[in-house]
Amino acid sequence: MPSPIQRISDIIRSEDDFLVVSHYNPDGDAIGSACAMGHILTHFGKQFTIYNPSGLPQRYDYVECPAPITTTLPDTLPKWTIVLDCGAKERMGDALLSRTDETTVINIDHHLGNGDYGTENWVAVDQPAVGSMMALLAQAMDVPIKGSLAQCIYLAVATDTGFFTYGSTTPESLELAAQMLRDGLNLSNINMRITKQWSEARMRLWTEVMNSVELYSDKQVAIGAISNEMFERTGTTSEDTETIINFINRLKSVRVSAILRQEGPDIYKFSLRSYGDDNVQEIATKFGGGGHKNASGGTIEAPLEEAKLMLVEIINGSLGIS
Ligand SMILES: [Mn+2]
Repeated sequence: MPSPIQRISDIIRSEDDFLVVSHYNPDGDAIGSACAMGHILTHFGKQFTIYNPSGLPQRYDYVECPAPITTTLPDTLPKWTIVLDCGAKERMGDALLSRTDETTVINIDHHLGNGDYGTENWVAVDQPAVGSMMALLAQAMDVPIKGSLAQCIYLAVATDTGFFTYGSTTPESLELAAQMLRDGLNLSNINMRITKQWSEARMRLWTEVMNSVELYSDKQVAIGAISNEMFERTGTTSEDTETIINFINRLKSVRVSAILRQEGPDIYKFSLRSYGDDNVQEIATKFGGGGHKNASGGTIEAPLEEAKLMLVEIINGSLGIS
């Protein structure tokens, strides 16, 4: 039986008209891999539409997309729909999910527990990004990884690996970056484009969140909190809180860091970060949440101070802190 990458290569070569989709609230991997797929399809002269229910966030406005990213589905879906970076099928959005019987889903992803919901499935949990899978596909199909395609793949892989710092970073992903650099990728320019995206409002919010951080358990646990009032006052949204927890987790004494973000009057979404053997997935599971060993999240229904103490108690128990 041919490998998934061979089967998908064959479909791309022999078929035409594709819908390319990535998850709503797209991150760098979702945008980068969708546009990379578009560039590969363009290379073979194929017709395609790139769709995302949330559209292209402004912070990716520099990305050289091979086609506009549409937020509306065509009346008639193409025969093939390529779904990228959607760890669960719900991530493609309700509008498309309710119509998947009108098309054939090719599911390309790197999340654990994907569930193989496609007709064709290429799920590679050892890949750091779907962007690196797009590089493998391009290589398999003899598409040169240069120019706009390299830019999209770099965006995807760099953002999903925290600029090649997370444990998910592979030797192959570093070699891919090296090869793209050799082939003309302007590394300082693309990194500037990816990171130099802050609004003043976001900086004001971050200042408040950093100030909110409290330390518990002999400074081994750090918890910051974000209220709806803070969003309103600074003119920000939950999108502006992305990655802030990684900075709180830089505190040297801290083993587990947490952010509580208000969702309703007494409802808080929490994120947890840790390092090495400290397992925060277990902690999130106790609140009905989930995630990975060093990055997890969930929801707590309680007033803020109570929610913090509930978290600290479970974290202490789980880490053996008395
Ligand atoms: Mn991803």
